[in-house]
Amino acid sequence: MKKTKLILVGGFLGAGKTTLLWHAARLLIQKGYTVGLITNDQAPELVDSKLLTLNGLETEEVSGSCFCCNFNGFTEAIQKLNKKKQPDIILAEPVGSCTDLSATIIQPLKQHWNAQLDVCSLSVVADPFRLSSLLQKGTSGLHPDAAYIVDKQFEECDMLLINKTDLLDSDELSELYEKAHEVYPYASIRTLSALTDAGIESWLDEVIENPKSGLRIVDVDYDTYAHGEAVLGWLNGTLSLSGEAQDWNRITHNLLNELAAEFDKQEMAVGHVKVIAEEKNSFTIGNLTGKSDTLVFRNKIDDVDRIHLTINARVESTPEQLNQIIEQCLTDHIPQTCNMEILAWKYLQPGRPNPTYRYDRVVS
Ligand SMILES: Nc1nc2c(ncn2[C@@H]2O[C@H](COP(=O)(O)OP(=O)(O)OP(=O)(O)O)[C@@H](O)[C@H]2O)c(=O)[nH]1
Ligand SMILES: [Mg+2]
Repeated sequence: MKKTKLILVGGFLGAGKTTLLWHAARLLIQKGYTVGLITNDQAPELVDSKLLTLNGLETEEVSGSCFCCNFNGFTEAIQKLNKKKQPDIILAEPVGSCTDLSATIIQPLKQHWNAQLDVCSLSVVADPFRLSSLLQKGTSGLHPDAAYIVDKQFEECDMLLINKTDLLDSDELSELYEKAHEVYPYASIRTLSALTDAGIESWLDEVIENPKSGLRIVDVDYDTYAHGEAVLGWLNGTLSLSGEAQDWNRITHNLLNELAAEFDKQEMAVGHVKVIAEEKNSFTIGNLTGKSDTLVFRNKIDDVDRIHLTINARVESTPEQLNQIIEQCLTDHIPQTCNMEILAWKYLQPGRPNPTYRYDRVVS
């Protein structure tokens, strides 16, 4: 039986995992590979799944728990993709606040799924500004326990991908590369821009051919890890908005601009807030990955009478506080001439990670 290659791409919220997987999938398909994707979140209604599906990619979602705490859900998603498409390559994105993936996912896969899967090097995507702050012993604006998770992600990975290089000049980049190499000496470090495609092909060439994965298991203090996740409020919701002659692009962008301003005003650290407005095949998407100046919008939605608007927010706050801010923003900034119906709405605090497996040795 043909073995599927599995490429697991971790990294903190907003680092650029989905953007990388989307561009990587496109490149692989161009080269003739069959590709499947798996997304993951603590709750359903994922902007990432919608974005990948809207781009025509075969995507399965594991929601309600992270891959490590729902290992069987993850392997079921692999089986579903295999039944539908028998992909040559599966690209999988775990929840951005997850770490210890070597012990909880890579090793058990190597042990139990060796006949079906070639598990490729564990790649972790780094936002260069978060990485730079961590390397200078900062927390990049995050709670120290959330920054602990980011550090553990870098410490355990086989390949550290410094992303968003289009935002850096060459001196900044080489300084970051050198420092990262000093602090995380075991990782193979690559630089790329998921947005412009720079460096993606050579990363893929290396990761696909490299059968060595999960070469290290690092010490993770689960109390700190659990607290680092619990400081984030989590909200996923989908609304149906309708109305004639509405400027949905402006409404969506305005909503996210106002949310960004509110989080800044209340000095709440943002992991990631993403909003996608979609109807059939057209969409506009906005991403906030820190302060207001990180806000980016892409694409335009067509003029239509009804849209679906999905919001995913991970912000340092209680879930109730986060819910209140978002509800207030919707009330204040969705025009009264629109009809608004809530299709799904969930806010939560991630529970303590309790992995299905946790290996203390590297499976050869
Ligand atoms: N300038 C620039 N922006 C990027 C790059 N890669 C990703 N981004 C932007 O970073 C933001 C977050 O990207 P995502 O791909 O959604 O990040 P993620 O790691 O999947 O985030 P979560 O799913 O929340 O964990 C988006 O606004 C992207 O457009 C890049 O190479 N350069
Ligand atoms: Mg993502």
